[in-house]
Amino acid sequence: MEEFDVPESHPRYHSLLTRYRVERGHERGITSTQGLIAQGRGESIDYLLGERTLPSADEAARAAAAHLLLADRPVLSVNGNAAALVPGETVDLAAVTGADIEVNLFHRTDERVRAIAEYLREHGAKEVKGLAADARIPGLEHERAKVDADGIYAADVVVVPLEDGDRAEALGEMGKTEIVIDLNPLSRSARLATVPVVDNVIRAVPNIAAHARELREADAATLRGVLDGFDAQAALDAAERAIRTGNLAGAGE
Ligand code: PTJ
Repeated sequence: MEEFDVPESHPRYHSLLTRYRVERGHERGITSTQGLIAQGRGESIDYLLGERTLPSADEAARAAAAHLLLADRPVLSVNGNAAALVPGETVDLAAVTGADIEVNLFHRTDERVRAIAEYLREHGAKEVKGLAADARIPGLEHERAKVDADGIYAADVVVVPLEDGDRAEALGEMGKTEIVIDLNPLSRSARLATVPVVDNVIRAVPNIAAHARELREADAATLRGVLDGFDAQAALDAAERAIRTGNLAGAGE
């Protein structure tokens, strides 16, 4: 972020950079006002996690990468917070895993969908789905039900950062594998996920991409081995333990 001029040596550098990105996203009509509140909640949890990736979250990121590489039709769902925080990182993850990118919003307006799609294109995205919105997720009344028929609707694996529980449940009922990125291990979406990545999206997305780069030459049996070794409930428990006890050293072991 060019205009962000806090030195990297500042003890709160990453937190300030995150706030800067969300603020800028809000100014550009990308992040909703509700998104600022969501960010505040996430920040407080991240503070308790020591603002670092737990070993259990790193394992989840590796499982997420394996799922994406094994998928036939992977899609990265992007909302106003993810777009503001990790635009280039999302484009990179899509490139390394062959996933599509689709804008899907809780507080949906066509204007916001267009602003987010444009922002992602500025960061290198070639195609951004979500504008057609020619299909609906069954059983959902709100705006998040609107998806592209050849995008999330047809996907087998979906990455959903900062998700709300209702859509997580509805996507699960459609038989999709869900990778949820959420700092709150108690959130309904994290608990419903096939792979809950309890980490800040700002660290999680590049971390999943790094694992995907390392795994992309691996054969299907190796990738399935990564999935077999991952225990979603254990990852949630490790994160909750780290938050409640403040004992980060033991988290994920
Ligand atoms: O852009 P829209 O219209 O789709 O709206 C997006 C928000 C985030 C406003 C909407 O999905 C929402 O209201 O979400 P919730 O129900 O507040 O859930 C957000 C979850 O994300 C909470 O569990 C937060 O702890 C978590 N969270 C917040 N910031 C981060 C985060 N998780 C990972 N990284 C973050 N930076």
